[in-house]
Amino acid sequence: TQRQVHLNTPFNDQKPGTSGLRKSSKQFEQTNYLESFIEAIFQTLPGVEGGTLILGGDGRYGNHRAIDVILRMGAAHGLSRVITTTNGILSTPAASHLIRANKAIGGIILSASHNQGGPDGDFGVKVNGANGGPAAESLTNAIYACSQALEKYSLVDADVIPLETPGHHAIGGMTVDVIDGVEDYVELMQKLFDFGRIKDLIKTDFPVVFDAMHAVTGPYAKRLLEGLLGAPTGTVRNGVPLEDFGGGHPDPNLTYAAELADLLLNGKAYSFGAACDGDGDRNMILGRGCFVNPSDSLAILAANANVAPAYADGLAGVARSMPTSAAVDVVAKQLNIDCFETPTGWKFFGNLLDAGRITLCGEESFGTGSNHVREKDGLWAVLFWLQILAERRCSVADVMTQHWSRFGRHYYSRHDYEAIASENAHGLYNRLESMLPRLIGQPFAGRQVSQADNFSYSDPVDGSETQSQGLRILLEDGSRVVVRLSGTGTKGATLRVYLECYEPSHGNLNQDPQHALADLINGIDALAEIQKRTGMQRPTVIT
Ligand code: VG1
Ligand code: CO
Repeated sequence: TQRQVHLNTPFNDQKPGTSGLRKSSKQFEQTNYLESFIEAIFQTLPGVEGGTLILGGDGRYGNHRAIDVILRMGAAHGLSRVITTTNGILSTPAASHLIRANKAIGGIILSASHNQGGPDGDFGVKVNGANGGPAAESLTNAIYACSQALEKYSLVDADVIPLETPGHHAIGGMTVDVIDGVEDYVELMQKLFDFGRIKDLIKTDFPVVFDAMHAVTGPYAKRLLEGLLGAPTGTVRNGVPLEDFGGGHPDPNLTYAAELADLLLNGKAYSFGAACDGDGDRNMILGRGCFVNPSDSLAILAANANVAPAYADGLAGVARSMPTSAAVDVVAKQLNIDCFETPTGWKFFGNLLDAGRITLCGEESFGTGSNHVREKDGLWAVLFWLQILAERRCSVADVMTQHWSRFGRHYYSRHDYEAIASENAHGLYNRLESMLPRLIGQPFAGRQVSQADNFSYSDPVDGSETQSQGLRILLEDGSRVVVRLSGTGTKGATLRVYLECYEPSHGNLNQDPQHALADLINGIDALAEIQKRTGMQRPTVIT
């Protein structure tokens, strides 16, 4: 039976950020809170009546309840079919693939990505469109507007659909297919890469280790690495998805994947290590004694793309988010292909991918991907790296050094100041923004400022404009500092400071990035009064 529930007052805080609506689990547990946002999605997303929807999540606390609510609301809104997965486990890139493969109207992915999970952690709802990618700003703005004016939502009463095993069910006239969420994705990977060659590499003296961080990639990585690629059992660590990610922070970087980092940076047992985040779209790549900066990773994938069967014919173009280093720009120039600079967030790559203007794209925040789906893809990047190593038969460190000695090195680092009081963060940001026009032509960190602005983007495909995407201070020698406020945090504000300088191929390529960037780090602290205004002596996370 279908019924409607009236809301006393609409929620006014359901504005999606960089990647979906992210709030604490507690906020999502408020009466009608989740339902309100889902209603706004179903009223706004095109094609709901009679359409197919993909549904799943990273397995965090709240996943099962949300799937039940969305199924019953989807039936009330006339969806003809929902495809969900066993135990609701579905990585973000796998969801993107299922949307495309099933010609669905879109998908709902339940994840707060790398944010902590559990009753005291965060929950999130991401909406993807028919192309498999994150909803464009126009759609998320419309969803937000709808949520603010909502008076009621509709759902049907129905028994909970069992998700333990694959099966075929129905709620009223709506079909619910529970499928294995790993299979289709694994098949896609087999089409993109030469598994035989990677298998040969792993068979030789090239031990690999993968940390799933108790999040969604465990089952995927086990099937790929320990199954098809023949790596020994135990290669995948923390491979069972847990509702609270074992209490950890499923963010693949040197701070939160410290155990893995230690294995590779200080131990000798492994030649290659990797980790993914909560929902499987981010990746960190490590070699013996070496960490691959994500901006470099994108450049290296672009420069070596032809070793993978899927990209053997070359790349249409590449793109990176604005704060990502220009390492890939240099490769694009050499390959004589286009290189686009987009705002932060994967949704901005969608049009370029759909229009066939780019093949690879990435972000400094451990995100890399290609036109195979419309999300960044952690395990795809891991397989791509293994493909390159299988072809080149050298260490990760050698791949890096050879890359730099050919293209030069972009020293790069991001400093995050997390959970700052919101007024302090905005005060700092607004003050810096107001200073920018006067900086041009002035000295900064021993160089001269050539450009200083708030980044805006004009989409080359549909002409849409996006303003205020981060403060840039560009210096005459190509180095720069970017300052942004995060759009994914749930506690206070997070300030991100991105630092970059370029060393040509004949220069000093073996410095510690923090050292190479020291004058920029000091320069931006003095200018923006970071320590003083945040009250923090050092960043919370340095990558
Ligand atoms: C962060 C990253 C951004 C990424 C976004 C979503 O956003 O900086 O590059 O696209 O997270 O990634 P922000 O606004 O906090 O800087 V995920 O893996 O959290 O979906
Ligand atoms: Co993620």
